[in-house]
Amino acid sequence: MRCIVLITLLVALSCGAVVESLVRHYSFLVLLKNERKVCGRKNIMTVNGKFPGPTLYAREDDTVIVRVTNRANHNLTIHWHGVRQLRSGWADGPAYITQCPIQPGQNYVYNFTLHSQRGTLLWHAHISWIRATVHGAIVIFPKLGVPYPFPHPHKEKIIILGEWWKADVEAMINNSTKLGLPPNVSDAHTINGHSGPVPGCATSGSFTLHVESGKTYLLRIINAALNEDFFFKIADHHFTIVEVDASYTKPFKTDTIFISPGQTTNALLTTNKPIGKYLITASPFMDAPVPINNLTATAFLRYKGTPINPPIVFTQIPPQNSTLLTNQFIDSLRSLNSEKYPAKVPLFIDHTLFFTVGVGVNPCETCVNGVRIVAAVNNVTFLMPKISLLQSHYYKIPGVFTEDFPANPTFVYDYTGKPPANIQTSNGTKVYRLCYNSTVQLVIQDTSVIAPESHPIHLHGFNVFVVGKGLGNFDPTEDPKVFNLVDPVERNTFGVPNGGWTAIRFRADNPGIWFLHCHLEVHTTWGLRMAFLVENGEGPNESLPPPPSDLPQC
Ligand SMILES: *[C@@H]1O[C@H](CO)[C@@H](O)[C@H](O)[C@H]1NC(C)=O
Ligand SMILES: *[C@@H]1O[C@H](CO)[C@@H](O)[C@H](O)[C@H]1NC(C)=O
Ligand SMILES: *[C@@H]1O[C@H](CO)[C@@H](O)[C@H](O)[C@H]1NC(C)=O
Ligand SMILES: *[C@@H]1O[C@H](CO)[C@@H](O)[C@H](O)[C@H]1NC(C)=O
Ligand SMILES: *[C@@H]1O[C@H](CO)[C@@H](O)[C@H](O)[C@H]1NC(C)=O
Ligand SMILES: *[C@@H]1O[C@H](CO)[C@@H](O)[C@H](O)[C@H]1NC(C)=O
Ligand SMILES: *[C@@H]1O[C@H](CO)[C@@H](O)[C@H](O)[C@H]1NC(C)=O
Ligand SMILES: *[C@@H]1O[C@H](CO)[C@@H](O)[C@H](O)[C@H]1NC(C)=O
Ligand SMILES: *[C@@H]1O[C@H](CO)[C@@H](O)[C@H](O)[C@H]1NC(C)=O
Ligand SMILES: *[C@@H]1O[C@H](CO)[C@@H](O)[C@H](O)[C@H]1NC(C)=O
Ligand SMILES: *[C@@H]1O[C@H](CO)[C@@H](O)[C@H](O)[C@H]1NC(C)=O
Ligand SMILES: [Cu+2]
Repeated sequence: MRCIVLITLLVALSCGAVVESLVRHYSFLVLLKNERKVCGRKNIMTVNGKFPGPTLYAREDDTVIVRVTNRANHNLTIHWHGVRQLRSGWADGPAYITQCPIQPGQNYVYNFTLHSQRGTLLWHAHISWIRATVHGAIVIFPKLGVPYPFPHPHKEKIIILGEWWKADVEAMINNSTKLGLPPNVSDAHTINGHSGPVPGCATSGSFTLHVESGKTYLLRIINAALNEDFFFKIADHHFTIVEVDASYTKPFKTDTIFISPGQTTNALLTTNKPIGKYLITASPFMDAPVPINNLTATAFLRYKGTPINPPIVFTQIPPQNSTLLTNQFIDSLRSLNSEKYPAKVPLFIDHTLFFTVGVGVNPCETCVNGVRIVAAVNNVTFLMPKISLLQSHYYKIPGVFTEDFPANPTFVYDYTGKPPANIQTSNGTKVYRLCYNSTVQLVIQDTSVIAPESHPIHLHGFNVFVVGKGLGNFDPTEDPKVFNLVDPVERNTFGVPNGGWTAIRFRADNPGIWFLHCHLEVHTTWGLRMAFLVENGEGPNESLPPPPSDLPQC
């Protein structure tokens, strides 16, 4: 039997049986806050006045109810990044995809249940660039009494990596869009809201991770940055990776964690080094000729008993362009694939899809150079609709989207060779329709238009198995022969390598409209995004329920 406990009321109702799952209530008040941890800008948008925002704690099978009240001056939505949202698409959150924005002064209650997931995820605003300051951790514990499939840690610590602009981020991205110019890169990187020293910037210092000697800690690491992949290191210490994107992995040891925007990594840290103060670094990765903020965020690991003003143990920051290190990390990731946590990789495929991703340049009369940089999937720059796709799908409102998103590029060329002379893109609000419970293999191919570049691609509503990746153009006859269909890593945000491709598989068992996009906010803004429409199956258990009564209207 199910017993419902409202933790906000601190009522522990005993049903006379084991408490199976809870309903956990949270209240998110979105407001402007004077925040001085990092330099420049004073008023930032926050949740409950916190930066980073509050952590959502829950257990597998719990229902989470978050009442979001918008007391800020901007339209807003919140996305529960990586939460499967099985038949709860109305709670997913991407603006104009599954809902209209919560306008200033309005509220919306997000209501979802955590099915078959445990580990770390994140929540963040999903409209414009507001997630720069509106984000936080989601911690999903295993069901009551179920242990972790790794040694139980002494303590758990959340580490959120972020990105900070001195200027108002919304004003900056408005300007950039109007002028057709790339947005300014950020001014600092942050670890739990603190940047460490930044040239020309008076900051409030560094985050310190306090530990005791001879213990094992579980670090829940989240990349909440908008546009930056990070290398994460702690001087002289190793990590054992045990989970990514709320899916357990085969444990492996590394001294450098590679993490892209939207990804999460759980790592065990054993404090077996001499008592002291050790540097922690989050340094950016970029292997393409693309401007980034090249500053390293710093923090400290401090053992209990460390004397005042100790010498700091430093670490070597990986070269910014070290593709080799990113591959070493990514290639070590494997699903745990145990009896209890099997990797259910689809072996028979119903939909075989091939999408190119990259940038392009379109004419723009009002832009400074007469052109605008755009980005596209299969040469379609996705245009945001004025009414959410899920509402228009559910209520059958015509004229909002079309269903002609191409399964393959319409023009075949050497994607990673010399770019075509014409680098313009087409545009539209196009979705790709999938039958309920059908299986999908999707290969995403980077292109060399302007310059090849890596992309962290995020799929809403599903976990995907990353069955293969390679350099150059995907070969549909040879490459699938070496796909890993046994224990590929299972995640919601996966990298497509610079000048290469990545193959994923998933089962379309979740009816609704599901966004697929680059998690580099700059690329999403330029149009590197599309959506899947997954049909209902049979009966209410396989169908999208009606929307909640408080769903915001456009
Ligand atoms: C959450 O959704 C469930 C159905 O999925 C419903 O029974 C429940 O009343 C909802 N709770 C709130 C607070 O909206
Ligand atoms: C950005 O542009 C939007 C729409 O053009 C406008 O509503 C908003 O106020 C602008 N924001 C800032 C900070 O300039
Ligand atoms: C946006 O553009 C205006 C006018 O060009 C300028 O005054 C302002 O400083 C710019 N803001 C940012 C954040 O770039
Ligand atoms: C970038 O920053 C500079 C100065 O900090 C500002 O003048 C410019 O308007 C900004 N560009 C955009 C696109 O916001
Ligand atoms: C970092 O970027 C700045 C400004 O773009 C540049 O002047 C500097 O040389 C770069 N530093 C490194 C170490 O690449
Ligand atoms: C990385 O950058 C360094 C310094 O800028 C350069 O010497 C080196 O060739 C680059 N390595 C790769 C693999 O591109
Ligand atoms: C993309 O679409 C544009 C506009 O229709 C077209 O001119 C261009 O040739 C297409 N490019 C590719 C690579 O398909
Ligand atoms: C979409 O494509 C049309 C036709 O090429 C073009 O006129 C229009 O400017 C494009 N819209 C955007 C927002 O890129
Ligand atoms: C989905 O398909 C698989 C494989 O054919 C089947 O085992 C499973 O029961 C189906 N699930 C639903 C909900 O129909
Ligand atoms: C729907 O799911 C519930 C709970 O999993 C189950 O009890 C019920 O029999 C299912 N109904 C149908 C029509 O399959
Ligand atoms: C806020 O959202 C509403 C509903 O979609 C829209 O009409 C309005 O223009 C948006 N406001 C701004 C400032 O973008
Ligand atoms: Cu991208």
